[in-house]
Amino acid sequence: MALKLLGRSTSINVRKVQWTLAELELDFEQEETAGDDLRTPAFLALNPNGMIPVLIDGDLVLWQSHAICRHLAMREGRTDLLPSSGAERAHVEQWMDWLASELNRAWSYAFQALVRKAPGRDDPEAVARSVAEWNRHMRMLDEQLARTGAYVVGPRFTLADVVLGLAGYRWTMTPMERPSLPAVDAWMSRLAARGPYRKYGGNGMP
Ligand SMILES: N[C@@H](CCC(=O)N[C@@H](CS)C(=O)NCC(=O)O)C(=O)O
Repeated sequence: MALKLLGRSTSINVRKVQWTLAELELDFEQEETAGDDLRTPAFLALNPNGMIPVLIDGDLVLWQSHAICRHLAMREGRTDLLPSSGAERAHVEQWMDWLASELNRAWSYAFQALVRKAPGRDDPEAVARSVAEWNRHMRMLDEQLARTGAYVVGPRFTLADVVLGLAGYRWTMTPMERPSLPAVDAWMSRLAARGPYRKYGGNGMP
């Protein structure tokens, strides 16, 4: 049975899953679920949070983009993208969790204000604080990439690069002051060599 992905392609979290599916060369059907579709009883039965992405893999219904990416890599036995154990696995998960819990919190206000122009996100001081926090977190990523000299966790491309690659691209696409981060720039050029990144990551959408 074909894998089914629910969610609009403008969502950064949906794009993480699309990029992972493409790295794994898996065919999938997609429904561009958005807006009021997320509040229907049928959708809420799949994801009570009323959020995208949702993946349907046979009897398995899964939400949370990072859990979906990990499931797909494990399903295909791709221990290069998600090592089965040990320090490398722990570090892939650490950086994925760091994005979900720290980096996302840092950029949220600035991105909603500067790119989405969301109502109520128009306090210049809050924007400035969010930009400063976003840049501080990106400096941390830059230092890590300078240490590895290649990808987020080490010499190999992993799921940490997928999820953080989208965040890095969003950072470059948001109209704001940014420090020069040479290791981030070099890493993003490395990512740009990958077809799945060009299709779903650095594809013109912030
Ligand atoms: N932690 C969740 C966050 C999901 C999330 O925030 N999804 C957004 C789109 S990026 C959403 O569903 N927003 C509601 C909407 O689009 O109406 C994940 O990683 O899947």
